[in-house]
Order: sequence, then C-alpha cells, then structure tokens
Amino acid sequence: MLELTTGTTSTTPPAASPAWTSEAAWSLYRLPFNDLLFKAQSIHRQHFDPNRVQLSKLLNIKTGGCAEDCGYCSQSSHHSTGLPASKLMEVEKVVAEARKAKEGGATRYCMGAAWRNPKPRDMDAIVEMVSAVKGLGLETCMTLGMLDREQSDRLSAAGLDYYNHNIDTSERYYPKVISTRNFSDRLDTLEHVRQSGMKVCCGGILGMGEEEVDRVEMLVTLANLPEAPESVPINMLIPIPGTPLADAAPIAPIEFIRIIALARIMMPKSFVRLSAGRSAMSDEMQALCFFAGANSIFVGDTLLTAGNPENEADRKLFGRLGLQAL
Ligand code: SAM
Ligand code: DTB
Ligand code: SF4
Repeated sequence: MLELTTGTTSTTPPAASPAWTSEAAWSLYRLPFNDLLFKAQSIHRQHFDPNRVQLSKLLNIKTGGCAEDCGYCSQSSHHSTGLPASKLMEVEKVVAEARKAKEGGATRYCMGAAWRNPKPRDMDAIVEMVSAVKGLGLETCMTLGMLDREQSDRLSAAGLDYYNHNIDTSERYYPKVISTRNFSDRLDTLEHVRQSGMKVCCGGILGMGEEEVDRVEMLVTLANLPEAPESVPINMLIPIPGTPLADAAPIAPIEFIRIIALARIMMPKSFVRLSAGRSAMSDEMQALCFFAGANSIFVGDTLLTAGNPENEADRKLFGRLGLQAL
C-alpha cells in the first residue's frame, strides 16, 4: 500500500473524524460530576453562546392509531391509553398553528405523525405543509416514521430542513421496548434522510428501565454515525398509563444530567435538546442540564399528546437563569 504523507499526490484517504469507543465514552461518563460538567461546559463555550437556547414547537398532525408497539407511546394501537385516533390535520390548520408558534418565539416547527411510515396517499398533503410552514420563515422538521429514499427525496425537495427519527436506546435494549421494527430499520431511514440532504434530528429516551451502559451506548451509536446528528433530543420518559412502561422506575436526575454532558462532549457542534419530561423536572435540574450543554427545548404546554411547562413557567426560568432565546 502506498503511504505518501507529503505533497499533493498522497493516496492516503483524508483522516475520518475520530470514532468514539465505548470505553472512552464510559470513562468520561464515570468522571467525578464536577469534572464532567466542567469539561462539557468548556466544550459548549467553544461552539455556542452558553446563554442562548433554541426554541422548537411541536404539533401532532396525526394522532393515535399507530401500528407500531413502542412501549412508551400513548399513540400505539397496541396499548389501551384511551387516546382517540384522528385523521391527518388539514394544511390550513397546521399553518395557523405554526403562525402562532412563530409569534411565541419558536424558530423551528416540528410536525409529528403517529405512523409506522407515511403512505403514498399522504405525501401530497405533507409536502404542502412543509412548503407552507417554511413560507412563514420557520425552520421545518417532521417526524413521520420510516421513510424510503423516494419519500426522503420528496421531503427534501419540498424544503424540509430536519427529519426527526430517534434510535431511542441502545441496540441491545431496543427489542425490550419495540418489537414491530429493528434498530437497523431506524438506521436505514437515517441514512435515507442524510442522502437526501436533510439535517438529522436523532436522540432517545432515558428512564425506560435501561441500564447506564445502554444510555452511553446510545450516544456512542449517535456520535459514530457517518455525520453526527445536528440535533440530539434527549427525552426523559413521560410515563403514560396503559403503556407497558407506565410503571418504569424514574431515572435519577444526576444520571440524566451526566448523559446530557456526555452528549455535549461527544457531539460538540450539535444542538442537544432537553426534550420530553421537563414538566417533571425542577428548575435546578433543568439549570444543570443547560450547564451541561443542553441548548434547545420544546416550548408550549403540549408536546405531541403529553404536557410540557407553560410558556410563563419557561419565561420565569429563563429570567432566573439569564437565558435568552436563540
Ligand atoms: N411515529 C414517529 C416515530 O416514532 O418516529 C414520530 C413520533 S414519535 C412520538 C417521536 C419520539 O417521541 C419517539 O421516538 C420517542 O423518542 C419520543 N416519545 C414518544 N413518547 C414518549 C414518552 N412517553 N416519553 C418520552 N418520549 C417519548
Ligand atoms: C423527540 O425526541 N421528542 C418529541 C419529538 N422528538 C417528536 C416528542 C416527545 C413526545 C412526548 C410524548 C407525547 O407528547 O406524547
Ligand atoms: Fe407510533 Fe411513533 Fe408512537 Fe412508535 S413512537 S407508536 S412509531 S407514534
């Protein structure tokens, strides 16, 4: 093999970004808490304004009746959660809601549908939603389940900025949470999204009964994707009565904060979103998450089906911490 290291004729491929090993990630995770947070905050400051937080708003454009059996989800038809299923929302209604979100300070609008994957008959309406919401001057994001390459190309051409598709947990723990698809199905869709030129929003949920090592492994998978996701939502399970995970033991706040810090260190340029579960967090826990490098949240009192802090509570929290919207 030719190993030319100088000049312009080198045949050595350019160095790939360093891969994260499980060992390296675990060593960081186990650092004394102060060392871990200091490191995360130092890295955060190299890439972001530490006092600015990006605001996203969610809208459920199609509720309930989902064919998948995700153990955490209120919208799966496999669980009895009492949530009535609805049809796909009309485009005008979506645009009206997006306009309100913009007035409320959100810069990204994320539309979610309780689907295993979009059907061909849904695509025209979806594409219209993307163009109309983008026309308001908002960044657009959708989360519609699995996509084939043709669908991701169509969404990208319509101007969709981000696609959210979470890996949720480690590959090892995945079958304990979902049986109707594989971890690798998730990775396939993420690849289609990338190949179509969209930005990737991908993270997971903590507090589903997984072990600490599963949380670290989830981050190793994310950080080792060919390109790290631009947006990494870290959700704390909102236990939903009627789902298999309704009685899962809650995660200890310090363990949650450690994962936020690790995500910041392993994916230094990504937005790390403190996502579902903020209603069950104290101001102090959220403050430590921001210190550990979280720099994005969902705003508004509803996520998809579950609650989120009122705008007024977030306004007060931002005031107390001296945070500003990005
Ligand atoms: N059907 C699409 C899918 O699964 O990709 C989009 C909607 S799904 C509700 C989006 C994400 O929300 C899930 O991947 C999961 O990470 C998160 N989520 C759903 N229910 C949750 C809950 N009860 N607590 C915390 N996060 C939840
Ligand atoms: C993500 O990681 N969290 C959001 C968004 N992506 C789509 C969804 C949270 C859902 C919380 C439960 C609910 O509202 O039903
Ligand atoms: Fe369906 Fe998504 Fe809920 Fe899973 S998380 S049941 S795919 S809506």
